[in-house]
Amino acid sequence: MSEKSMPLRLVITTPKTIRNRSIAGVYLITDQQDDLLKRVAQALRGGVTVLQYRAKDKPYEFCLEEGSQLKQLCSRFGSLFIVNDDLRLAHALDADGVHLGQEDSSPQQARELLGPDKIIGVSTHNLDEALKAESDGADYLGFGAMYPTDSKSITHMPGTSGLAAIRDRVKLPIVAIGGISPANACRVIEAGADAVAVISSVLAAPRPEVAATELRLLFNRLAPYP
Ligand code: 3NM
Repeated sequence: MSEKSMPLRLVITTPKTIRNRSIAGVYLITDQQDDLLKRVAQALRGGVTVLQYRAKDKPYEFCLEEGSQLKQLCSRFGSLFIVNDDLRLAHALDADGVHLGQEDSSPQQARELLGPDKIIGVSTHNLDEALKAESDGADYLGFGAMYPTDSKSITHMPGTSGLAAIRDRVKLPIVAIGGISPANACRVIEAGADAVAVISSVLAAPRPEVAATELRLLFNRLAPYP
């Protein structure tokens, strides 16, 4: 059969499959710096695939403005834009998704408000929480902490051995978090992380673009087929 006479083959993928695949690589979380937009833009240039807007204790109106500027930056670089915790803000900004902690709204509540196409991530620290998030309809799991960190006071540190132990028990993409830098990300990726979530090792680096690039290159080398 010539190529011309071949029937058209329709490949139907659900948005969720596409989105699940997108949660891979370098996942950057914002901090509270004055020059945040500039530093995030540099990091996006280095190859950040997902940006999470985490604005603790800032007024809602401020977050609407800052969040919308960050979202525009993400669309310029083709990166996903996720809002931390705040369902109302995620909805108002029409973010690509929301990331929920164990104390926040449930994935079901998020799904109800945001609809079927949005990405819902849940922070988890052990197998029970991971399995629960999966059965509650999360699209990806945060899992940490991998290492000690100054960016958040942590109560659990499963580390890379904890990550390796849950890797084959869950189907969802796992975003490892906590104290990850280009110097130790190799071990985290080898333990099974689909993405590494970072704050300080990129945003507080002398050159965020370089730090993000170093992390991206580790994924290219160690996990080339996300
Ligand atoms: N969540 P850094 S650790 C926001 O373990 C957050 O759930 C964590 O920042 C968890 O990359 C953490 O600077 C902070 O260590 C990550």
